[in-house]
Amino acid sequence: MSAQDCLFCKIVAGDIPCTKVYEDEWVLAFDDIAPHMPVHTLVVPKAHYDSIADDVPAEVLARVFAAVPEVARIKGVNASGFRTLANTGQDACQTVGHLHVHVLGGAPMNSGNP
Ligand code: DGP
Repeated sequence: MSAQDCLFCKIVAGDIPCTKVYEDEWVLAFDDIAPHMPVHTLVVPKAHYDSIADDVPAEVLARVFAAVPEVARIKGVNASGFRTLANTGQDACQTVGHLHVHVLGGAPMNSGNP
C-alpha cells in the first residue's frame, strides 16, 4: 500500500481526526475507533511501513516500542498491566496496512496465546 492511500498516514497528517494519546517526533498514539478493551490505543510510526515485516529500521521499531510504556502510563494501566500486539499480515488479520502496535488494558484478559 502506498502512503498516499493509507488511513493511518492520513491520521498522522491530521487529515482524519483521532483521539491523540501521545506524540513525539517519531510516533503518534491514538485511541482505537473500535476498542476491544477499556484501554485500546494504537501506536504508529509517523513514517509509513506496511507492517512490522516491512524492513523497518531498528530505530523506528525502538521508537514505537519506547512509546508503549508512555502510553500505558498516560492511560493509567502501567501498574495493573497491559498487552501489546502487532497483527502482521493476512493470517494475523491485519486490517490496516500501516505498522501499528495495539496497547490493550483496563480489565483482566484471557491468555493471549492462540
Ligand atoms: P488491525 O486489525 O491489527 O490491523 O487493527 C487495526 C485497528 O485500527 C482496528 O482495531 C480498528 C482501528 N481503526 C480502523 N480505522 C480507524 C480509524 O479511522 N481511526 C481509528 N482511531 N482507529 C481505526
